[in-house]
Amino acid sequence: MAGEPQADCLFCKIAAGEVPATVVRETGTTIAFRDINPQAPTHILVIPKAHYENAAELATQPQLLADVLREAGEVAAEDKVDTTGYRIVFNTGRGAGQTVFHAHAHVMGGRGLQWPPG
Ligand code: DGP
Repeated sequence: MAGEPQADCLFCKIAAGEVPATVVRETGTTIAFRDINPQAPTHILVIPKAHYENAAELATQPQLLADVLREAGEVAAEDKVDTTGYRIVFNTGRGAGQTVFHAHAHVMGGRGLQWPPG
């Protein structure tokens, strides 16, 4: 059920501290950690601690979505990519590359980013 921990969810386990991650920021509602397979010098994932499958489902909780976006900006500033520019990406659905079905914002920067993305 949306908002409830899922036993088989990797990011629920990271949020609960059951799977290790390189955590860069944490709030009461969110946690941000470095991507295990970085695609840019800065590649941080910001997740809500509560389980929502994707960005659209997360958007049913506007305050929580705002928390995630605010934290995306904070980690970008802490990694000093806010001045050069960074990208916030929510892959949504398998066809778009989503592999973990717990909403997460990719925060990517520190190199030139192509448009349109591949
Ligand atoms: P997506 O493909 O949009 O669902 O992004 C999932 C991201 O999660 C992908 O970039 C790799 C990352 N990832 C997968 N497993 C782990 C893990 O165990 N730890 C960390 N830190 N990142 C992971």
